[in-house]
Amino acid sequence: MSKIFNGSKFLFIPNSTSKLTIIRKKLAQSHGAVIIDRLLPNCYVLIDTKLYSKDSQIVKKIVELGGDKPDVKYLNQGWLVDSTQKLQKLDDLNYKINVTVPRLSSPSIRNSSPETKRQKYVKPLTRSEIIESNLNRSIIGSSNNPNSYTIEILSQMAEQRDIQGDNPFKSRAYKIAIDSLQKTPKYIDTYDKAIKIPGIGQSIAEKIEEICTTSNLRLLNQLQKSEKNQLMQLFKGIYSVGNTFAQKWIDEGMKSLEDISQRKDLSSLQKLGLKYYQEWNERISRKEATLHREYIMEVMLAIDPDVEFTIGGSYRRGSETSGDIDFIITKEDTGLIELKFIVNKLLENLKITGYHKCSLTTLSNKWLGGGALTPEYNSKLKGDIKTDEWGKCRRIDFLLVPWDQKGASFIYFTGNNDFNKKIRLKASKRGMILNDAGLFQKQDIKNDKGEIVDSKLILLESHDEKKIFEILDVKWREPNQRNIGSNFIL
Ligand code: DCP
Ligand code: MG
Repeated sequence: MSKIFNGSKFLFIPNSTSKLTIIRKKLAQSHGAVIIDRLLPNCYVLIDTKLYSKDSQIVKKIVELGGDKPDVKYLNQGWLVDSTQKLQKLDDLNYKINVTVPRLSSPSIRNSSPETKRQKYVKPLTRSEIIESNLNRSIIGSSNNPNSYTIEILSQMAEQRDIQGDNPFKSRAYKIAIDSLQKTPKYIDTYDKAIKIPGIGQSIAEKIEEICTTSNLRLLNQLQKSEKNQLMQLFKGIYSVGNTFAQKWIDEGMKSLEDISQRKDLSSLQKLGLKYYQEWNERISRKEATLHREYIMEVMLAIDPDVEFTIGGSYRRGSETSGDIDFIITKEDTGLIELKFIVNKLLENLKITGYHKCSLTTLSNKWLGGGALTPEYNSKLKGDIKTDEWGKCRRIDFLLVPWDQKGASFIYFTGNNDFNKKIRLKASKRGMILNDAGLFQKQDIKNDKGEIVDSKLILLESHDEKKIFEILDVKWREPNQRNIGSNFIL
């Protein structure tokens, strides 16, 4: 498991010994968090908003636990659960709880003068003062499904069943059980409760009890540690390699990347995936991604200064690191054909500057490949920019977007995947279709007898991102508020 919370300090509210709190603490620890019992500077306070739904309760508890400290984040526990599901420390904006808490200093400051003591000691507030001081708490969004931890473990089991490839029905059974649990508002922690839920059979009900009583699942641990799983993960790290190839190679006795590199039957994409294995499996810092944009825009200036380059994906959502750099390329009043012409020219010039390292896929509306900031260009262009990342090949996407489809494409290429799924679902519930080309109304075509014989799509909006939200009756969310988990309700 990756250590996404590496060293972060977590304080739980309630800080009780309830099963759920223990499970969540263990979950946090297993991802590298340090559990604390008093508020400390720079810590995360993770609040169960089901139990602590009132501002006054939260503020009282925080005061009891030492009062506010500098740089403390107050978050709904959904953030922990969703982050562990995604194996990524999610942006916390959607989970923030805005509480105003009085900052108390310790009354017993040794070796300090009486004046200093007086200055630093703040009288603890009375209950009514606490309630009064508590302003404007708002939960922007949360996804506090009581069974999230169980769901996460069962999802990992489903994945393991797919990987082991022994019996497709086993993986399906987990997926059905997960679906049922997602619809269950109650915390299911025993065999008896679980077996009553349609879609959950005996074996999975037993596992649910094991997860809830031990916060662990022995079978999952065994499967994850298995050599087969380790090799599957290793091979799937090669660009373009999925379960099928990884499985085939394992069946043929491959044990390492070295073994794979000896094969004579590798596709050109697999060869590139091996060549850049390390660089393409590293996250790219925000600073480096920004430099890539500046670099490309500089090269673009000589071709067409009016082309817009926006980095979409996780970068647009404000993430500190990204898996690849998704450039959304568009230009006022310009269609795909002209954009394609411009981007081809850009690629030629990027080859000349040494940035272009390889092409993976070229289609009419996209180019996927590898690009690196060249050290020579650094000295010529900016000279003084210090980064260790000059010269590393990164996964770059150029996504060509006709001006009239800008809004729909921005929604699509900003994500995250769960946000896209939820907003598309919202559209389909209204008889509409949302894709990267636009938001469309589905309209039935009927014959003389009133029977539906066909249907057509009427474009409602495609250029304006905000208007698409408006038509769908979805409150506007800035990109950094779109880092949601699968349990989030839009
Ligand atoms: N996207 C999607 N469905 C997919 C793949 C992508 O909706 N199956 C959209 C949402 C993504 C965006 O495209 O946010 C970019 O895809 P990436 O795979 O690059 O994902 P991110 O940029 O979000 O994450 P990363 O930092 O790993 O690149
Ligand atoms: Mg991306």
